[in-house]
Amino acid sequence: MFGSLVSSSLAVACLLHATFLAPSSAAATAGTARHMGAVTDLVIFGDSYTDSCNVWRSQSTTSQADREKYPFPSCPPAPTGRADGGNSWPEWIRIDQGQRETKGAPPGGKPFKKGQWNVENYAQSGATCDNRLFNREPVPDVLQQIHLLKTKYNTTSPRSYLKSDPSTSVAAMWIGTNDLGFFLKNIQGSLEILKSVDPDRNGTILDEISCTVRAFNELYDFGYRRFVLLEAIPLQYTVAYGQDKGSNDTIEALVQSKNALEAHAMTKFESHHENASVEIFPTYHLFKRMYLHPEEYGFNNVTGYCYQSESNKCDNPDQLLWQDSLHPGNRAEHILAKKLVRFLEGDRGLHLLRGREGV
Ligand SMILES: *[C@@H]1O[C@H](CO)[C@@H](O)[C@H](O)[C@H]1NC(C)=O
Ligand SMILES: *[C@@H]1O[C@H](CO)[C@@H](O)[C@H](O)[C@H]1NC(C)=O
Ligand SMILES: *[C@@H]1O[C@H](CO)[C@@H](O)[C@H](O)[C@H]1NC(C)=O
Ligand SMILES: *[C@@H]1O[C@H](CO)[C@@H](O)[C@H](O)[C@H]1NC(C)=O
Ligand SMILES: CC(=O)N[C@H]1CO[C@H](CO)[C@@H](O)[C@@H]1O
Repeated sequence: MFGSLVSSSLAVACLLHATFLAPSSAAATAGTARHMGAVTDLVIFGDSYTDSCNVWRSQSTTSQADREKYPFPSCPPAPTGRADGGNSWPEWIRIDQGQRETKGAPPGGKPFKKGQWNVENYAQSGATCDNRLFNREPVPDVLQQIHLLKTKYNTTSPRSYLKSDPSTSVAAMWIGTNDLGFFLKNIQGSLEILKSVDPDRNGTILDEISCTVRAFNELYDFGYRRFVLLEAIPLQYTVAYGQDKGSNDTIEALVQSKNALEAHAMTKFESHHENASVEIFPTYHLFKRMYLHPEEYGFNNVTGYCYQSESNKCDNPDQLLWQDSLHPGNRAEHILAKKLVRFLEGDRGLHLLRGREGV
């Protein structure tokens, strides 16, 4: 399955020392939003944590004509094409706003009432930030996803500028879960990750960060001014990354390193781009809290996962944090959707992270 690209036994020879890693930014959960104000448009890039059916569509057996049509025919009913066992979080945003999947709508639906957001989801299951670092072709990486946005999924020549109002349009990105797995596989526990590029090694955390910055540069040039970056989650709590006792600290360090360096890079990005605002959604803290306080979110199982195979699934998916060895389950995604909306409306801090949002 796309997204489950990480071998379940990750052998890592030696542990990273945590000392050179800044702790995941507390600033992400504190402070107040700088750019509140209404949102009308949300465009989203990412991987299987976010994809609704983009990769499914490009791999499914529907006709070529259908596949090339944009706006698309609707996604198949969940869970087909989603990795969480139900609707993906961008769809939950739309559903919670009373929108319906309409034929001909872009992935995510089409608003029909004031206050509903135009949500366009370009995330692709299995994606990495940059196929030149970690090649997942033909799955479009984030920069290719941006190209798909500009070209209406390759059906027009690239638009040069955003059509919607930049002050109410938000670009969101959640990428890195697959990339981090490749780091583990490639690096085998060496401390090389923070050194400069080694051409033989296809990618470092710093390359990864410069890829996300490049993506934001591209979106900025296109006209976006409001950005949301979702942190990598604590992958050490997933079975895929966490079960190898020798490697759990390493993935934890990699995740924290990515989040901290990226937060730093985004501050720099903001200061170099007039009117740009990058908000970092504290996905790390949210999932850590779900793991450590499952009862608060209505979970009773955060160590196992629901989906073993098509014929072997749990009976109570809503009580499990994880859908499979790598992917959050549907309720976790729904809670994330609710909190991200509150975040974009200006909520911050523990107050935001706490609680199941009535889900
Ligand atoms: C879009 O077009 C590019 C070439 O411009 C091609 O490489 C890519 O595979 C196409 N992607 C999709 C999803 O059709
Ligand atoms: C990592 O593994 C060690 C040793 O098995 C364990 O004590 C620790 O709780 C694990 N950490 C996490 C975050 O799972
Ligand atoms: C920044 O915002 C101001 C005020 O809205 C506007 O006049 C200016 O053109 C903007 N500049 C850029 C580069 O977005
Ligand atoms: C969690 O759920 C999985 C899948 O149903 C199950 O195998 C496991 O025993 C459960 N763990 C706990 C602690 O209940
Ligand atoms: C594109 C690129 O640089 N690929 C390299 C990735 O790393 C492998 C193994 O070191 C090389 O063989 C590739 O050429």
